[in-house]
Amino acid sequence: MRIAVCPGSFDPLTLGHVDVVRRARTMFDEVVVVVAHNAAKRALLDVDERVELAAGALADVDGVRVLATSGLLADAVRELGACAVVKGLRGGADVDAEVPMALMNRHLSGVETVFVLGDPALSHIASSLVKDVARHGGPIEDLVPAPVAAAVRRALAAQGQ
Ligand code: COD
Repeated sequence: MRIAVCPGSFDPLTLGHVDVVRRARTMFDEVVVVVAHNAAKRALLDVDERVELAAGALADVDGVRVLATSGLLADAVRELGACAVVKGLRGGADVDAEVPMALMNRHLSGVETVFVLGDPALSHIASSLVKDVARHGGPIEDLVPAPVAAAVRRALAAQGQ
């Protein structure tokens, strides 16, 4: 059984993330979506909600499960017995950000990272931009699954934004 881990902050999960997970599933028997902590980012949604939203958005994809880790991705990869990490690429900026992480994860766990080119029609979608558009009253319903859009709006309202 070949297991791959698809990690991210998923704050929030976007249609771009969903596309990458679906593509990863065509290459591996099981894909475990791991909601992890990015020390460079302050999250809008709490981890449990991100897990729940991702599980809901991917419920129709057989062989995908979602969990969270507060630790090193490399440890989660080892514990899950995964043979690869799968990351999505939108362009050169993603390559610059992802290559050091892939090399560090390989150093820590011996596991390779497989890069998947996402759907170009979704390459403008980034979680940070989704939040920015929502904060400024713009539409996000065609960027994220509907329950995610609702959760983002709820979280922003709770913060008075
Ligand atoms: N199309 C294609 N791919 C996309 C799209 C899109 N529209 N949007 C995002 N992606 C890809 C990104 O390129 C990325 O590969 C992945 O989806 C996840 O994106 P984000 O933004 O949700 O997640 P990140 O980049 O913040 O995730 C970083 C991690 C949380 C994975 C990282 O910080 C981590 O591993 N943290 C755990 C602690 C750890 O192990 N640290 C050491 C890391 S070497």
